[in-house]
Amino acid sequence: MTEIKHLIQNNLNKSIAESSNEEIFEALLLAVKELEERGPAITGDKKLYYISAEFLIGKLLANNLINLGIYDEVKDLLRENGKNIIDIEEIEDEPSLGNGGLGRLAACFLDSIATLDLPGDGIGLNYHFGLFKQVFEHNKQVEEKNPWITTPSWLSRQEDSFQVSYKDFTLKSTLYDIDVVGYNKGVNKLHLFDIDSLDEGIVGEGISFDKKDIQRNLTLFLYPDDSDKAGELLRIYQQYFMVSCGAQYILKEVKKKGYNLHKLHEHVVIQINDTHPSMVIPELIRLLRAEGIEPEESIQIVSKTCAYTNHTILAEALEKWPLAYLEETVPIIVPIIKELAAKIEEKYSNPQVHIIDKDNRVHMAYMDIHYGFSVNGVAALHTEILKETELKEFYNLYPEKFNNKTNGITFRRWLLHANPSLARLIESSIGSEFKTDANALEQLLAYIDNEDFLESLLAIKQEKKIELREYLLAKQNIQINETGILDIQIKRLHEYKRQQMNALFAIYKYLEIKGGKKPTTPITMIFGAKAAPAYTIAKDIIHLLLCLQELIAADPEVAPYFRLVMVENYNVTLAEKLIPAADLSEQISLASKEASGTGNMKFMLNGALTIGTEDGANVEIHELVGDDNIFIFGASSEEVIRLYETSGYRAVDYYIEDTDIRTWIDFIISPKLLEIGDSEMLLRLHAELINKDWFMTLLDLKDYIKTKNEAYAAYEERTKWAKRMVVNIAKAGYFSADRTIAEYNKDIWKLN
Ligand code: 26V
Repeated sequence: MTEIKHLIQNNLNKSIAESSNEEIFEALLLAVKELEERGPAITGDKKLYYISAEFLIGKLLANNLINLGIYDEVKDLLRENGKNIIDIEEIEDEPSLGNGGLGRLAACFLDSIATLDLPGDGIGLNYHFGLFKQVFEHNKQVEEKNPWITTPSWLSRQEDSFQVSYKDFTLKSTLYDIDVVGYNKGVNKLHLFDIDSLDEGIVGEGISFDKKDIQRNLTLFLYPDDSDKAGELLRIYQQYFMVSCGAQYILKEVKKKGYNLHKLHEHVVIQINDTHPSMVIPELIRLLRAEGIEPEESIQIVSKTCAYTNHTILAEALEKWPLAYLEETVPIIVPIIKELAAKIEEKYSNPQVHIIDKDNRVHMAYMDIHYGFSVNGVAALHTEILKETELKEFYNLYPEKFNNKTNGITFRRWLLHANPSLARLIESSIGSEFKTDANALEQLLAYIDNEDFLESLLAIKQEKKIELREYLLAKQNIQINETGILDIQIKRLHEYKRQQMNALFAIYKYLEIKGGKKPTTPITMIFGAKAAPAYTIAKDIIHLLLCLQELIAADPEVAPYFRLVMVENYNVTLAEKLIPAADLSEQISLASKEASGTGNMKFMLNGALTIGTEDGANVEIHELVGDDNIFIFGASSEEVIRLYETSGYRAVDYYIEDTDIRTWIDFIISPKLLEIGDSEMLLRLHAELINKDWFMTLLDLKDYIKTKNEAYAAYEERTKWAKRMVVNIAKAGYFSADRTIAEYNKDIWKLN
């Protein structure tokens, strides 16, 4: 009997064939945990700590089986006993410990760090109900809690416990670890801090709870509604808890290993993932001083230990905490923040680089830049915009700190697991090298004229569409058409991502079909997106999409040719089903606003073609695949930045001057839609698009429609399209997170 079979059997009190899927899942989980416990812990003289408020890890069973190298063995074992591994995978609940790209990136990074055998742990929080579970009622988003912690679980409770002091009380932490196993079986940890005093019972209707009851609510949810002061204070309480526990844990490990605290930076590097963990800087300084290190030296040590990643240029997402809020919650680090700010003011007269502004708000990113040794953006264009526009004054001060690290994704989850048929086709063509060296995918270019290969590629796409159709029907009672083009936009709902522009395309297409122009190939548009609970316009856009879904499905003149569907509760699991089935990948953000995007890379790897603006990593995808293998449209980032500088964009001018645009926008408040939808929401969205439209939907709308029609037409030439798919897959190797992490290590972390 093989090891895994033995372990599974040990955790079952009957045979596999007699056990339920739930029992098998639990036995497998315990078996995998045991193998990981035995696996080699990754060690080294210097260790990375990746601190992040979000780790959107997705389901872990299949991922861990793949990385341990036993997925196929387990699949076969289950099949021999009349069980299907896919059904067992379905049992697992997905934790929603992240919003979107930033959290998923952190999870991909942990996978690659372990795979490259680098000692590096994640540090975060154990939110019991995650972000939220999205349900649709009356064509509107409703938020519910998303419990995911079951028994048994991937979490293992640890002995470590720390005290965290706030103004009026002290909290005691508990720590839960999740093993992170790399593709070569080495094991790192994800440390998720929590409190024993948490009370899940205080959650009422939906996701409501007393935001002021910190000792009972601290780790209930990720980013609870921060639209009011209580919500913002709760975020500060959470962030300080995360960094204080993290910093105490790091120092405990360092001391245990016998390292000299004066040389902390030789043994520790802390990557600050966006500004949510920025308070680790003053906290670590405080702790080093408590260990007897001189004030100035403690600042120097921390500055050599911490590195900062910026993930957005959106002003509203760059954290600036009022000093008064910090005094009210975490007064223990306020004197240090003031001291750090004063040193900068002494050195530089330019108020644009001061940490505390004239309104007494603390710019967390500025503290990171002054007191960290590295600042990186997440795609080439994004880093250039940071250097030349958003953080220009800082780049002038510290050009040597700035560097780019274009994001990446783990191919274990996004190819090997999500699309095993494609992985098999690739392996049978170019061998298995691509599994450990993603650049080997380029060898696929040799197959671009191979008819058998092209046919197999199209057949796999078709197989994935059928699987998706069956899944959506079974799970969400959604009907899609597996013939024709599958056009997918899945990402957080935000105006800058411009789902509203795609909705206007749907309106245009609906009216065109109503006017008698039927598409030769059926079109299916799929959306998936959660909106922040307090983001009104985002919720209005979801409402519009759901109303359009209902309208189109009910129209017999249109439905046979055109469908629009919105999947409920879009998450990692759904992404793994949707992306392999996609033909067209929607990456249509207003140029300059999407720092990188990572969904774009996942689609490309799975043979979808991108329709997109020259934004984020789309720019690099475009460079790699060339003009013929991507559909680019819209204003450039330079044009957009100039329009903001000159206030040169006026949505209302487009509305008045262009009768097509006016027709499509007015359709939002047409009798047909008002009959289905909520007039307050539709009227508000209509007015927003005409009077404000901060993210310039109408600027690119016509070019978008033209380009998408070209893409749809190109889809009809199946062989030519298949060749484009080959180029996209072959060139995706650059976007392996293994490449990204190797660069972080070479330029920033310098581990072994
Ligand atoms: C945060 C917030 C919070 C307050 C309300 C509005 C708002 C809007 C955006 C954000 C984004 C936070 C940072 C973030 O998630 N950035 C994403 O990071 C990904 C990984 O680097 C990157 O691929 C995405 O382009 C970027 O948006």
